[in-house]
Amino acid sequence: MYEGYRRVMKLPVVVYPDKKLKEISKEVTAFDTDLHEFLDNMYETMLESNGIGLAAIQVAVAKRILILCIPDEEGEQSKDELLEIINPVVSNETGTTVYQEGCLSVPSFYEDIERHEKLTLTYHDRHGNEHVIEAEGLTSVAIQHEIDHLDGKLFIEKLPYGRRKKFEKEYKKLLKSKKS
Ligand code: Y12
Ligand code: CO
Repeated sequence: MYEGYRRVMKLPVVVYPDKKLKEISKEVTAFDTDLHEFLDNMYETMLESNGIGLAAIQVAVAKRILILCIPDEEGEQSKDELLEIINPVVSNETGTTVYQEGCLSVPSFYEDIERHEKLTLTYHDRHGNEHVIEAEGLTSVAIQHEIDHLDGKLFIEKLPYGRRKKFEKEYKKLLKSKKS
């Protein structure tokens, strides 16, 4: 078979309470074809799962990689808008905003979470080129959500005590119903 040919694959998503999601991801050092293939598989996984963002640890790879594809005003996602973000660093966070967040690793749960409204993001693309962007609104929120994954944190950890307790009870019920 032609060696350069590789099929893009949907990868299995790691789901809470899997301990893998607590791992701290490591910096990427090689911007090679293996990385490109992995990014293509992450995109396929996100799209097939109806997600707008995905961190590598959600597909069991502890590397500082995340992807985002924020829909336009009509709710349409375009690959032209895809951000492949490697080794991200956030600075100049300002303001606060509340969004209803969801996560492919915590299926069926959406919660209001407070985060910074605006930020500056420095990151590398798949070729190792550095970029600096200003982000606000949903893009800023999704960047913060995904970077938390790289640091082993989930959005449910930001819930106040009572809401977290309620979530745990309902989530357990949901997992049980999925098993039977
Ligand atoms: C606000 C909104 C989203 C983020 C981070 C990225 N999160 C997602 O992309 C979540 C996607 C998601 C998709 C689901 O699946 C379907 O709708 C079919 C879903 O529901 C189930 O799994 C049943 C939950 C989440 C940050 C901030
Ligand atoms: Co998530």
